[in-house]
Amino acid sequence: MNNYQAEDITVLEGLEAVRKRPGMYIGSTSERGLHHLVWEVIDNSIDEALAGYCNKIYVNLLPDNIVEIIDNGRGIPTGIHPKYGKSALEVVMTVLHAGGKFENDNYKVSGGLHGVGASVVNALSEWTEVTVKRDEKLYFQRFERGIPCGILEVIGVSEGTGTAFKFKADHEIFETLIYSFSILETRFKELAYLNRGLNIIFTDSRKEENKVSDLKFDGGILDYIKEIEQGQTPIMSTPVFMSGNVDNVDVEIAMTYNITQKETIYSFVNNINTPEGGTHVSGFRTALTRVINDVAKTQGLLKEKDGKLQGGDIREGLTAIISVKVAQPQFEGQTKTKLGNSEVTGITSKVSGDFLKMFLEDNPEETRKLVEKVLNSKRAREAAQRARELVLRKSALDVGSLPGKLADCSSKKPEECEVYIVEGESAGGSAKQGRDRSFQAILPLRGKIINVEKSGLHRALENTEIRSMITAFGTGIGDNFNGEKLRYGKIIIMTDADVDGAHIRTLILTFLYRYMVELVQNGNIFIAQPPLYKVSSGKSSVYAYSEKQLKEATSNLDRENKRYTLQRYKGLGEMNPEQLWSTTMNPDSRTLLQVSIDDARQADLLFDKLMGDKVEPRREFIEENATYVKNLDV
Ligand code: 0RA
Repeated sequence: MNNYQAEDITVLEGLEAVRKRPGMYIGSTSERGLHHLVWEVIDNSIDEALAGYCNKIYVNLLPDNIVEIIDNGRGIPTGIHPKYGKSALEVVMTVLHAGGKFENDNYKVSGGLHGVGASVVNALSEWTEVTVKRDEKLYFQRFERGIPCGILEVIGVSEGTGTAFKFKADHEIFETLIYSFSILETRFKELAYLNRGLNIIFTDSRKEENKVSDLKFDGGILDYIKEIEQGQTPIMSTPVFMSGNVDNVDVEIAMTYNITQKETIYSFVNNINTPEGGTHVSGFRTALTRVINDVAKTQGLLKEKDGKLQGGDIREGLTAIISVKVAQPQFEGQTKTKLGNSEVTGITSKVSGDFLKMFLEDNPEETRKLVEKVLNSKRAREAAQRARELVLRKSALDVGSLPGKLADCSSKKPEECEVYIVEGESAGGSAKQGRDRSFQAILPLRGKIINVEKSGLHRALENTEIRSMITAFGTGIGDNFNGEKLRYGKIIIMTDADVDGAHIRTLILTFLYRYMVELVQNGNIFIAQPPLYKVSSGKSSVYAYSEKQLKEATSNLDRENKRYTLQRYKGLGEMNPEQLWSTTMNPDSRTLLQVSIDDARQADLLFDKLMGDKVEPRREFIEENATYVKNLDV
């Protein structure tokens, strides 16, 4: 066996390994994994953009679940690779972790699931076709389930350079082949923001009418921050942008302040979101605290009695986007989304510190507004602290005293216990009678709970319904949250199937998201699904949980010419305890929706928009989405 044949066997074994355990390479074979294929391909094009050779990327969603990604980069090299005795393109497409680039490239993405490359996409596709423009020639090669259908061929002449990568994901591998326009568009938009000037043209031509999203932001992350802050009232007259490159670490930061109490930092390393933060984020935070203190002092804005300004107060109302590019990123943390490279702390701190010092010295009016805001935050925090201690003491917000309305379960093992948060006293009554009291607790809420997005912590804590939830769950909230004290593994929101019910559910979710986000992240929050209709015919009856099920149930009866009656449930209160148990609460027959935050940043923005104090963004959202609403009851 000569060397080339030996390499061929290695290649086949590699492709086989990917097809046998796709999850190891792309996370899963669900919708998420399917989209991962697109991320892998576009990452290669983005790498060309980062290296300065590419400024346009077309992504086309074609009929029959085919995706095409075309860039004007250098084109995948086509020469014969000495080790493998075949074209470099074929090597890139078939050898695992050949990664694409053979030389030590600038900021290659690595860590997590990113950067597994073209060969994985190829192995998991029914077919892949690569067309390359290079050296005035047009090259082409096709693969089926990773295996070349022929060698790389010259099929014509070309002008310019670039790569076109077209693939159809393999239905033998993936649970779904349907791409989501909005998932793709959201990421492409983010990539366009993060790579200033890069033009991504995304076209969905699966249906007759094309949808096109032409994305290009000459302001980069400064444009990004303007979009995020659209609905907010700013404190600074305009967002600022700072950047620098030290020891081949590239730093870009955009920041501004608004009048809320929230700190919002989006951070990225090599275009990958780092929700857990890391050294780039802490470098920036340190610099911000240091410089604001220094400048406030030298400009005489701090009195002796004010002491030192604390980081937490300084970051209230801060919105920042931090994007760094690092040659060898080290990812740490629970979800491998925290940057670990220690050298980045000092570099980020220096780049942002130098800029901020100059900016604040040159703009005394901005500095004055900022320091005033920080001092206000400090005072508000101290006042809230006092108020909270008072409320806490008054209501004994500890686990010792459970709310009176709570009908607790007898089990004390959180993992088997669940609590139903029920809208209204009458539904609460039915739920109490219908439940299995060994493991199901019922907490009825009276009327609407307060909107914490508008009220702030202090007023929220004065709200009886909120206090009941906090004491029932046992975890405490905010900074004092302790997940280990959670008394119920499942927290189930059960509201009426009407607009009011949806509103109450949203208010509860807003509270949970803002003050107990870990419960959402850990999958403790569920939404009960009560039936919408009962279809009765003679002695038998069935429940319908959706319009679709209703149609199925009635069309069967219609076909058989049977008489039936239809009951529409407007509220939980219309069901008797047995019905509530069997349709909605019995673990053997009920359906629960688990609440998850797939994209925390999106969720955050949406909560801002829908529950915050500005009306205009909410109106826009409603106008854009009104056509999707089907079941508005009147
Ligand atoms: C290997 C080496 C070079 C570029 C690429 C791969 C490359 C890969 C992809 C995948 C999609 N688009 C791409 N564009 C380029 C460097 C080429 C050179 O040095 O000329």
